[in-house]
Amino acid sequence: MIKKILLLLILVPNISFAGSMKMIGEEGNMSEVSKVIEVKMYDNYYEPSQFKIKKNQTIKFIVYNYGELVHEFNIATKEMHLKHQPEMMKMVVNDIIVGGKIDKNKMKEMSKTDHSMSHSHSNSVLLEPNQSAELIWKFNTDASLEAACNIPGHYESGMVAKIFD
Ligand SMILES: [Cu+2]
Repeated sequence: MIKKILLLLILVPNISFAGSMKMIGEEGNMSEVSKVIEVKMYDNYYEPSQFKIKKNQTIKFIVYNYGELVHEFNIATKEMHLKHQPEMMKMVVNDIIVGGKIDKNKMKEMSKTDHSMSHSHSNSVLLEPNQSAELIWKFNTDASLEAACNIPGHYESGMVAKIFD
């Protein structure tokens, strides 16, 4: 009985996470990429500031951080971004993100007890200045999505780009 409860406790957060992820599409395959979009991140905005993407398209994003601060490129619904922002606040409060630096060791250490701190989701990249990363995403969804940075204050100051068909 105790075993069963433990199993449920472990599984439930994962199920809800997978559920919400499917709603926004899924990690794409290189072989299905139909368009490559370069995204430049500055303090605190994206270039381009919106993305025209058709349903079922698989896009490869190449994301560069040209700012002086850490920034995130995260594909999700507005509701998911709002839910994600307290997690990012936690990373700042715990000195995992300080200005232009990500303390990867501290992030690893904290994610052992708090999964929300791991930030290794396939729908987002988190970059220090002068770093770049690729993200391949399949937009097989009707959900209304936006790319956003959830580091405290950035979303509010305009670091959000609409994704529309
Ligand atoms: Cu940002």
